[in-house]
Amino acid sequence: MSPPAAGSLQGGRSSLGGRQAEGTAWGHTASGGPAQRVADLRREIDEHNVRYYVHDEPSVSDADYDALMRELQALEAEHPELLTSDSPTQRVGAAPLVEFGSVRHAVPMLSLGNAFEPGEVEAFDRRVSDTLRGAGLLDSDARVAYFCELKLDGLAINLRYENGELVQAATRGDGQEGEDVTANIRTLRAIPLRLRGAPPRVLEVRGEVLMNRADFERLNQAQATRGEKIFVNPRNAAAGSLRQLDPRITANRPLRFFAYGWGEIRGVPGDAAAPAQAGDASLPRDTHGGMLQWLAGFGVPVNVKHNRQVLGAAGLLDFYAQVGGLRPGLPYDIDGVVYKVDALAAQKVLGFVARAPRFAVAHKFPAEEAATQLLGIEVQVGRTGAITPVARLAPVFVGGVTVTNATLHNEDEIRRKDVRVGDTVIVRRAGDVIPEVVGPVLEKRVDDLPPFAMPTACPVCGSAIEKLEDEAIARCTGGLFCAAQRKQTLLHAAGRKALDIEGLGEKLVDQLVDTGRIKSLADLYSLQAEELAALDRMGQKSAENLVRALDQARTPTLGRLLFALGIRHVGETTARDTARHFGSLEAILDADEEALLVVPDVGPVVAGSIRRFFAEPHNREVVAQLRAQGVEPVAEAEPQGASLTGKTFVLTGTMPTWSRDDATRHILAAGGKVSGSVSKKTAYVVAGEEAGSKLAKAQELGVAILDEDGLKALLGL
Ligand code: JCF
Repeated sequence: MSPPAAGSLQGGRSSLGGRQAEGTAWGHTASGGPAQRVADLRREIDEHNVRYYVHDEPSVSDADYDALMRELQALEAEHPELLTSDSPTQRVGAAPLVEFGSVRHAVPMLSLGNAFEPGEVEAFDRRVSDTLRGAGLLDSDARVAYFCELKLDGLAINLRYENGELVQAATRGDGQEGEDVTANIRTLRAIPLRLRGAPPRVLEVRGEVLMNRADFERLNQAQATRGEKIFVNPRNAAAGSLRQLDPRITANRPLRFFAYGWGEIRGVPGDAAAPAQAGDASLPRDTHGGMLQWLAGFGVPVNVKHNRQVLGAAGLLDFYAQVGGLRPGLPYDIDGVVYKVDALAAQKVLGFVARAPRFAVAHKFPAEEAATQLLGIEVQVGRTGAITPVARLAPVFVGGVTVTNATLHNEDEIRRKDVRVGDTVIVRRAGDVIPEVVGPVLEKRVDDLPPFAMPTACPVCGSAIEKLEDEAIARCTGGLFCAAQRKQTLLHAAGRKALDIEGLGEKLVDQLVDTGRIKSLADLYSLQAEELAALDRMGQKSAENLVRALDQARTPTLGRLLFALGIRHVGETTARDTARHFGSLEAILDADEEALLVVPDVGPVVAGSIRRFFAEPHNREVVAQLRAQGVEPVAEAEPQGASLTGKTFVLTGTMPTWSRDDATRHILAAGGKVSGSVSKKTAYVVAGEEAGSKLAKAQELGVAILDEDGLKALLGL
């Protein structure tokens, strides 16, 4: 999702439209006048901001939001006497700073102790429980109630409101003193310039400023287009954006904010005189969760969707595991979760050690990013000749494993990121995704490293490397003459989704191709146990197993065989659909483009690719050899029809290979229905990357959740 100004049309009815329809749109009515209209507009704009940033439910299109802003600007220009500093038009107005002033925090900004292992969390709970029992605040057999939240990977900020108005914003700094970033913070629409309701005389709100991953990617793309600085991660981008001396730059950066706590509070309504601090009886609520709800009531964004109250160490570890599962689908980075004793009276008893509270702990996920040395850049040749630069790294522990290689994607990426051999680089490994080099740490570059130059000849076969104008990928032009492409073709054919030849791994393929024993897919079927057993790392037993696996692979389904051939643009699904349509390899071999285009989902690109593949005498020869080796494909099974009759699906997030249209088409074809919202009647939610509120809703309602593979399995694909 993007903020209202970022260019995408959000759903929801425009209240501006509504007003115009009533015929009182411009507010110059007997009861109103410009002052009334200005007040209405401000209220309405603030309301849209709250809906968007606090409730995550956009209620107006960008265009309508902009129209409201323009109307307000015009009225304020016409009636300068109506202008106030908390007007939404005044978010950007301050002149660029020369430097940031410093701010002494009225109440120190704490950090958090860390835990990495379940044992450390259990020890934390034990210490807390013992102390609270000793103080008579916990029954002997009771468990401590904890408030749990996501640990957002952003920057901590203190917002100071006096009489409801934002008067100062400061970074955490060293916890005692931070930088005055008021002018920049005022540009964040997530942060109210004026609190709603009846806030106390002084209210300091503390929370994290962050950037969503999608916004970060978009920002980096725009930066690259303008030839400006690329940020290594969303946190870095958020920090860089807040530390701009020119607030007009910050204003154009998509920053968000969630509150996690408070600082000084004075003059709570109903207790006007007393200063209030954490644990004081004069605070308006007696739990941490209650306090955050109270803050949310003033229009401050609180991450309510993911906050939970749990009991005891088991509850904490359960929350940790749940969030670990949600993490890849969250729109922003988190580096762990935070547990706080919920009862404020108990927090006060527990107190502090050094600069961290004893009543809270951050339970960290394994870091997804780490810095290491870039030792070299080599290029790998893929099945289709695609050349991928690979970073050789000094070993580094990241994402729970030790990484020594990481992808650099392609030449343009290396240039864009300006990564050079010898640099200290940031390496990222998120979940099971292939590790990648995010970018160099420029401050650590020792002078004069030469930029990377792509080789012009294939390092494996010496053929020319070619890069087409409109393609990002450079390719070796050697085709199957290139040993690297041959090896990759064989490994692809042996893969689980193709011929599924267990035991035919990289080491073996290397030997078979390097010795010239195997030149094509068909040669594989001539392998004998004795010769295999004589190879490196092979015993009699594994040789026999492989020969048995090869034998089984003589009768693959036609779709698997077609997929195994490695025709460009022909994935698993296309291969299967084509196989079902034609029924035999002969028919496919002889099909012209027109005939191929009849297959569902086969367009001109795929049809052309299949046609060209089988027009190549060499490829027809391979097919003939396969037949000579006794390979006999069997007919593709028909899909089990109508198995999903009456079942309603909801799709959310981005799937790895299917678009939503793909998934919808398959579900409908199998008799299912697709709906836009999750309810108890939903049979399945299919959740991809960045799945948001619909996934959460499904979990809440206990609706079954599938990923793309799960959906395919359900469809019998
Ligand atoms: O989300 C965070 N990064 C976060 C940081 C959340 C919290 O509840 C925090 C924090 C830093 C200090 N609480 C404290 C006391």
